Amino acid sequence: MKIQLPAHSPLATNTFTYGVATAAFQIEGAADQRLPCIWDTFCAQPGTISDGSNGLIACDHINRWRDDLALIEQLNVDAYRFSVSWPRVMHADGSPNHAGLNFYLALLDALGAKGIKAYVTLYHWDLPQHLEDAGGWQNRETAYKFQAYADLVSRTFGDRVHSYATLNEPFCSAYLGYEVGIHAPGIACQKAGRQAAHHLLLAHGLAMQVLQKNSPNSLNGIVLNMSPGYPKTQSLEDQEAAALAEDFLFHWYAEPLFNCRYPARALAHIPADAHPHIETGDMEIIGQPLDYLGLNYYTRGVYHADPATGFGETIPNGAQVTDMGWEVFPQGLTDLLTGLNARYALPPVYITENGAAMKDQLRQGEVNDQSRLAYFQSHLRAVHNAVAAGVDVQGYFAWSLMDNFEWALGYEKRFGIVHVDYATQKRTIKASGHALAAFFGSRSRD
Ligand code: GCO
Repeated sequence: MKIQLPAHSPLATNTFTYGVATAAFQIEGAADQRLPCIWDTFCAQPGTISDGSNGLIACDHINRWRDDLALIEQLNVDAYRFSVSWPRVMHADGSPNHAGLNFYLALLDALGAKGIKAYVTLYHWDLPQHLEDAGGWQNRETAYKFQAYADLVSRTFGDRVHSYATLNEPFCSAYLGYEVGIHAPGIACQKAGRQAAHHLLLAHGLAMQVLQKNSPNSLNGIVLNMSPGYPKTQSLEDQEAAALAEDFLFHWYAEPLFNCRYPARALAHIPADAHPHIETGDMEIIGQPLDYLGLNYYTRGVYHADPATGFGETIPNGAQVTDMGWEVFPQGLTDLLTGLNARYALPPVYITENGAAMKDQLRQGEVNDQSRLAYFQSHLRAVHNAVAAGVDVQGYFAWSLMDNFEWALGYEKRFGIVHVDYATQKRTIKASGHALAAFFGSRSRD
């Protein structure tokens, strides 16, 4: 199967940016060359990671990055999205770790030499453990520490970076990490989750200030994950449940960025004693203009009213699901984009992650992952449809370059367009990777 889009589509030209994405903790390894982070601590607690694994070696990318870069080049991408490991580049006293910074400088220079644009995420969940010991994202001070880290990185990287994202998916850091506790640091408390979310958003705003000063020519923004909510039935109760779920889970992070406030429906749902403490001026810092919005899309949510919790989620009967159990629903990406465009005054949008975990099989040196390939085809088409409907989408990144540490699910779930044999660290481009590479390479100049 080949990936195809209408010839007239902006997505079929070189003006549209295509890339692959990774994150530091999921691929780097070489944990002994950096400070411990909250994910090291979390992985060391029994029962947190489904296969009992950790990020100590991961894809050994720190040692194999030149080979990985050669793979990236073979995929014909315009851009590579990766994250910087805060505990690798800063000592606990805030001074620079030059060995860590030099790793990223070498990577950036090599990307530059190949003409591949660097999309740099500053925070993909690997908070230094010493900051968690001081309260982590529940502590307002962490937002200012993040600003200092963003300042160090952006001064060091100079003009090598095409785009910065302050945070990747604050929903996951705050909600999964502090509110329900299935991600590091494993705290399950609503007040903690909502306060962590506020401090993460404040950290984003403070970091935007230094990025716009130190790196005014890069595209500076943030990456949110969102799953649009659909009612299970057309009853008013289910429609209200779907709207509440969206506000409570996702617009909690978007509404402050674009309208300088938390969504009223979600605030009304959360008991007053779990509301975040907000200081004067915070919402204006959070809501400053973005050069772009990054969106990570995987699936939708189907919700029904639940008197106890407000909303419950179900997978529709007969739905096609990925190895994560997530419904394959490309229309959700079109609906998400058009819905956000109607609700907010959006800057240009990049799909910074989209992809699927599937049960892959390596046979005679090949992975024939037709279901993942079909997923990419249908979701690229969904982006095309959103652009045709007037949404300004300028880029798309496949998650992920290669199989890697899938957080609480360890190495059991494979999202890569490149297969990784963890015993040997051998990389094999899957059929989906070959198809994307052919499509990226076939675009017309425009
Ligand atoms: C994400 C993460 C990735 C995950 C992916 C699949 O931003 O959620 O960036 O780290 O691996 O989403 O769950």
